[in-house]
Amino acid sequence: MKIGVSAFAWTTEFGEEDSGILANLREHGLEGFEIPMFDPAALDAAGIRRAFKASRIECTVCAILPQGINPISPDAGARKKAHSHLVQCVETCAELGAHLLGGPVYAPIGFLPGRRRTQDEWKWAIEEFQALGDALDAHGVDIAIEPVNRSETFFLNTASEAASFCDAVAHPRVGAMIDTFHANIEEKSIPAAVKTLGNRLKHLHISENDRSLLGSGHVEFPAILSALRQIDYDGYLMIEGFAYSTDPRNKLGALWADVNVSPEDIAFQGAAYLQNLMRQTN
Ligand code: LER
Ligand code: MN
Repeated sequence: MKIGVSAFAWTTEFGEEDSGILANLREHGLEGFEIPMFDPAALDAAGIRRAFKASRIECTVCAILPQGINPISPDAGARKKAHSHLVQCVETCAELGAHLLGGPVYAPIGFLPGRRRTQDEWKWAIEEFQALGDALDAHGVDIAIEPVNRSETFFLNTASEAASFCDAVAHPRVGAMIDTFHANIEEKSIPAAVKTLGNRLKHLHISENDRSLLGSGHVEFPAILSALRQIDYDGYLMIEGFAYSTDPRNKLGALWADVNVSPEDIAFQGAAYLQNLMRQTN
């Protein structure tokens, strides 16, 4: 297992000008850094790739679909547009040198029609991720579909739903991920959720129940780590915290405002906490 940290602790708009963040990661045992992807065309992929290479840090991507880009829209034209968008996300991952594309990529965050998921929506999403298979193979990118909590989506909330979804798509590059912040709300047991996903688990957002410092809240990280070891998980423990920031680009972070927690605290204290846990857990 490797440790990484998401750009969300600092900013929602990472660019080459933020490359100073990458320079200090390795000395704290962080090997990966995850960047957000809203509009792939807006990223300077070549510049970002240069910055990662210079710091010897691996890039992973968290895609958040913009409003209007919706693979489960009832409008076939909108679904087609979503397919082009997702193909572009995969291509941009390849340009960035990233091999892992995670996130709630089945619908925009906050798309909540006020009813349960329909069979048509389930079918459209399966078809979409099957249709992405060729692009994933061509670019050597794996996708990790992220269930999120009920305030952010009605479509996929639990590991068990994600496991059924992956099995229906049945493509080796299409798997799922767990975000312990969301799972803390939706799962009866996060270790059991890890075991439910087994080898479908391609990525992990490791996050305290309030998105703050790991170990400062009530998520049971020791038991989660044991479960990850039991399924031979060898992906990232990607720290996803949202620190308070006065930077207007940190729109999501504003939700998690806490003046006592800096991005560096989230990253470096989080990494130290996980390293210690990894030494203690077998
Ligand atoms: C993205 O990884 C995530 O967890 C979302 O809740 C962000 O809005
Ligand atoms: Mn997440």
